[in-house]
Amino acid sequence: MTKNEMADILNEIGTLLELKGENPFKVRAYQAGARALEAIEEADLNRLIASDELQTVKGIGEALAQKIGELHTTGRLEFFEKLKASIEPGLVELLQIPGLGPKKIRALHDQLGVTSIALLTTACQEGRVADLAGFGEKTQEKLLTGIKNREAYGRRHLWWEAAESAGPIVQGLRALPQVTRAEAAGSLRRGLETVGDLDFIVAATDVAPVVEWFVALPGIKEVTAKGETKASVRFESGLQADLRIVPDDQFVFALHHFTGSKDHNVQLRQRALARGLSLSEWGLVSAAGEGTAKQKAEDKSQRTKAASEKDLFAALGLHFIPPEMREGLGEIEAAERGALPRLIEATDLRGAFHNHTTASDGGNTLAEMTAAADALGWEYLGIADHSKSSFQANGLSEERLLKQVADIRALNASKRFKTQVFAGVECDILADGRLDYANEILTQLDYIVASVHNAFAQDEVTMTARIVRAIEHPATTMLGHATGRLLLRREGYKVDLGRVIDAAIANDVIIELNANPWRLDLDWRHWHKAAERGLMCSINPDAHETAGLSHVRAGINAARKAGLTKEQVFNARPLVKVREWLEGRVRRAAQTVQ
Ligand code: DGT
Ligand code: CA
Ligand code: CA
Ligand code: ZN
Repeated sequence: MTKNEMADILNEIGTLLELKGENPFKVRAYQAGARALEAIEEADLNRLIASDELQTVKGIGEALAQKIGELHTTGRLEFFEKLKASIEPGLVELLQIPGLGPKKIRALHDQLGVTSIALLTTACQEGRVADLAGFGEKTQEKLLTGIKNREAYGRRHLWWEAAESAGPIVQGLRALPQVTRAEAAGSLRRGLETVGDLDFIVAATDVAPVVEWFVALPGIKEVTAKGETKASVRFESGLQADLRIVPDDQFVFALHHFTGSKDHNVQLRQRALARGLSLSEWGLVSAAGEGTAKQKAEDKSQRTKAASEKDLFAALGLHFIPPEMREGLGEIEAAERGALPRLIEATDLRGAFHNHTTASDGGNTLAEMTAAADALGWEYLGIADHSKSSFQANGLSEERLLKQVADIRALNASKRFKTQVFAGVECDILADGRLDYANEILTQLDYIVASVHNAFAQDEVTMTARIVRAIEHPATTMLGHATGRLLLRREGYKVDLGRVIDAAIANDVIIELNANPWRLDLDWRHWHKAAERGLMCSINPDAHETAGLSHVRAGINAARKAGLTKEQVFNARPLVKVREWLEGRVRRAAQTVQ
């Protein structure tokens, strides 16, 4: 078990104890222990545990050291399991409602007998929540909205989580002796930020064993349909999956059809018809004469041959359209003109900006984050911890920030890693658009990501002016998560993105494509036009631990959906170019500010 997984468990224990109404000192001891654990280097932790010295670390007492030891050696903690079992699951579920923490849930439970989301809904509808001390009408309304959103969004899933479920299934299908080809299709293959269900397309010589294997997958809650060549299941996670099995020579047509999108399919079918052809999941056949498309496609002599999707598009006079672009948003016309962009690929990235460490709210130290970037082969890593106003995220005072800058300079000078580290900050955009530090601090950094973290409720005019003012600040290098949305959870704040993009272009400020799978903000739908007008994109993982660096993959999906090329993405540039550009910006800022 990694130290971050152990820290998560300590935090969860803190939350559960609070939910039970335990002594606040006990609760805080677990939270402090989690933070202390995160700040230790993994190697040091192993040594401390081996030599029985963990309790000498500040923030970790005797009892906590013993629990961490148990987790470390057995991967389990009896105390934690008993604690979980002692709490009603409905109470834990209430933590998912925005605005509800352990204290409020405790109050709802003790005073109104609320033990589930359903009971909370009734209590809100009857106005009983508003009457509680510390709640009020506004809170009650907010809770109802949160519950409603959760239901409405509950049916879709993050791309990242869907991809994690789909990966092993595709591998498993390919490993079956009856299977010649297998792919995940649908919105997952198109790299859409959220996925309704999984769609697997399989070519096989014998269908029955494949269906049987599929309906017996681990984690299935219910088999919702089972036929000769198809099946549908629902997993315990709520995710559903469709399987379709076809003969090998129909595979390409089925794969294309079930990749979609529906709009893309409709447009492509119209194009086929205009050429006297009929396109379907069965094949591409002549539209003239007797019989259904399916019947004709089953007659090999009538069907257009396609060994790959490239052949299918070519048969319709088109260049290959990458799955990410198949949204029916003009990609077919572009493919006809040979005007499809050469999309950025994951391997084009040379590094990434906007990453957190234990200095603010991250789970890994500067050295650990750099080691992870080094292992990915990245030429550079940009650190950007939170600024002082983000006290909820342990934002850095001037003194701590400058200490971190010195640490980064020393780490680079030590040549311990190949990866060069850029010293930055994720600087709060204050409610009036000022930045969170004075200029003489900001100009000591290599770059600044300016982000909104509070006063989300401002009206559109105020918010737009606020962000534009931050963009116009000479020290600002990038704008972080432009709308603050959290997919499936929270809408972005109201802001005139057209004006924000104009300001970024005019001031040579990069806008990030925040690659955290919950954010993917600025949304891909805005990027194509903006990048054509000269807006530079940076695919920023916003990693809060080493594993988060891999989230750039989700950002690549979004960038590809937007039709971005590597020339339009800042962190696809080599180290020398990036350094040159950033240094130019710092010089300019220093001059303007003086
Ligand atoms: P999702 O699952 O909601 O995230 O989105 P998709 O795109 O994966 O949609 P899904 O699973 O309902 O169907 C997979 C693909 O199958 C879809 O993208 C296009 C194709 N398809 C499904 N229904 C229709 C339809 O009624 N007409 C056409 N032309 N294509 C369809
Ligand atoms: Ca789907
Ligand atoms: Ca489906
Ligand atoms: Zn942020």
